[in-house]
Amino acid sequence: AEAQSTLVLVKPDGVARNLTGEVLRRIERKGYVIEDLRMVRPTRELLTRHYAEHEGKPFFEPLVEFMGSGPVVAVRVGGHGVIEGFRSLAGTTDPTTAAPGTIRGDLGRDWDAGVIQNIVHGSDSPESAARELDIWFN
Ligand code: YYY
Ligand code: MG
Repeated sequence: AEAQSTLVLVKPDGVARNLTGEVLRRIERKGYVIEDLRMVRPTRELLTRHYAEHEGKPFFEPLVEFMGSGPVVAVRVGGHGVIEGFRSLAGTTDPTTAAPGTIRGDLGRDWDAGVIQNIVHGSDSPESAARELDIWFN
């Protein structure tokens, strides 16, 4: 697979639960490289750009509210095939059913009747990665 970079976010629930190191440890243990990293309290404008594909969906408002509720750790992660590879490390969206062995499956659970709190974000395609890295690192 080709060399790529992806955007990983440790979401406010992951930061608040002191899971940043655990997430980074899993990324590094896999052999991926931390190329850049910053902690940010994202604005509503940034989050609206980041989650543009979900605007108008029922979970959009609670999602933006949750993502703006505390600091987020944004990471540029590099490696061959890392976009798909990190999605595989993260597991499926719902932590209740995400496979054990994955970040969401091992560390996540349902906490709330509304938004899904699932610890991490990972870009889902090369186009998304380029767009999202530009939003969070430029
Ligand atoms: O890429 P991924 O994070 O796995 O899921 P998306 O379908 O892109 O949704 C983004 C984000 O929105 C998800 O991580 C949790 C939240 N969400 C939700 O709260 N409720 C849903 N029904 C779907 C997604
Ligand atoms: Mg997504």
